[in-house]
Amino acid sequence: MALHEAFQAYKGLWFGWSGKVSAHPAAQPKIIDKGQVQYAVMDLTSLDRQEYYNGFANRALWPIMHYRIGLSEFSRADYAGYLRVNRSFASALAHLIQPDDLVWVHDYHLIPLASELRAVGITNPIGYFHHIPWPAPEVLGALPGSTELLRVIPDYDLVGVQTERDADNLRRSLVQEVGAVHRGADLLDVGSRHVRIKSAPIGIDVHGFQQAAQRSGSSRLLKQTIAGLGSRKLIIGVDRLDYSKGIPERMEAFERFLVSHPDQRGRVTYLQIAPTSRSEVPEYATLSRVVNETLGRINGSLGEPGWVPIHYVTSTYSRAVLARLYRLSRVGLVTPIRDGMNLVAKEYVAAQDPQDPGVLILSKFAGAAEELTNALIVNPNDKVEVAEAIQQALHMSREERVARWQAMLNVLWASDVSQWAASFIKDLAGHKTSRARSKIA
Ligand code: GDG
Repeated sequence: MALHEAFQAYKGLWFGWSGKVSAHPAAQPKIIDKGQVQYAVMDLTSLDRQEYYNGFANRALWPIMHYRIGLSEFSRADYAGYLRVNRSFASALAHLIQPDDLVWVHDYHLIPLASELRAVGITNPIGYFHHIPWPAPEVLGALPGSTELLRVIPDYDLVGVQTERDADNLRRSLVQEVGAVHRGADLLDVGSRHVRIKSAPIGIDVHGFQQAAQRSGSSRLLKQTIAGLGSRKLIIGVDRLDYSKGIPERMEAFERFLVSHPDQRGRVTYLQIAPTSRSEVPEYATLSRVVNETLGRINGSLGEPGWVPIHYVTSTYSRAVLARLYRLSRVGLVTPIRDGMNLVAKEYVAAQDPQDPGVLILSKFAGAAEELTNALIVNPNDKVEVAEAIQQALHMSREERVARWQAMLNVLWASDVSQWAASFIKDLAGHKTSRARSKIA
């Protein structure tokens, strides 16, 4: 994962859930040394996992943050579990924090962590990075408890979000719901607390993907894909199986493309890799059924002997295999309904052959669209528009493909994941002195 790579460069402590459930979790984390990074991990009870992780984080917050009010299932018990786990993480972590440490919290599972750390006396600079979208105030306001979540934001010194749009949404929510007052471009005052909200789009390991894409791979999927392609062009989609990613909608857009351009039947194959995720959350089981039905219907009605229009796999593949597949594909289809950033869009660009690059089709609702303006930008809800973008991509001249790809690669190099992390940490370190000063005053 991107973060692990970026943090290898720093001497530090990585704290979080072990991913395991136990009947009687230890109150203190288990410490594991790996190189210069120390890992401190804690187990949860199965009730914690249900209420905190599957419940409030993934059934209430995730859909709201992705603008899906109708899918958001709020329960007071889940919300209490979310606060309880954050409190117990804070009390365990507080013992491990040294006076000179910077604390960098990641993602929506841990929004109240700074507030809980402040409550037990931690005054170190604390930053937060929100990996998923921050919705408009009207959408967030639909979630019971959202004002409480906003009230704890100013316990951070620095908050990073993926796009300018997200930063604007968060600032507006703070002004409207908790009376924040602007003091400078991105600095807000909430009573005596100050918080900086900035857009800090996450990057990828550009060099790593370029290298991986050029190595020959040996996986079965890779071999069979290459053998089955012949002279056909490959279209690729890679997403966790999540309703935010727009997988059934994308399959239907591909169907539309084949219906509108019947000469293309048998000439293209669409490979969708969609590793199963959050299978304990009911909405994900429903999605899995919908995808299977859509897939079966399209392959059944449009497939021919010797040609299956959509290949669909739910296993996880190595980064090396993904990078090779990106490079083999003439089109990268990245059409989430909402996405904080979408790293696949960036990985697809990084992996391309400079002499003969593929074309990225990108949803206007992915954070990446703010940066990758040379992709073919589409509205994922408009199947005709996506279908015509596929047609345009498949017929684009090499000259235009190279020009678009080069412009996007330049954007990727301007802020790869290491620079992104270094820049956030440098900004956060700047708060050390300002907090110390405000304590003296
Ligand atoms: C969240 C936000 C934001 C996928 N299949 C396999 C595999 N992957 C890797 C991809 C990519 C990552 O998983 C997925 O990242 P995304 O950014 O596309 O999406 P989320 O998982 O939803 O991530 C998102 C991100 O956080 C970072 O801030 O961009 O908006 O939702 O790196 O390559 N990796 C391997 N095998 C697979 O089969 N190895």
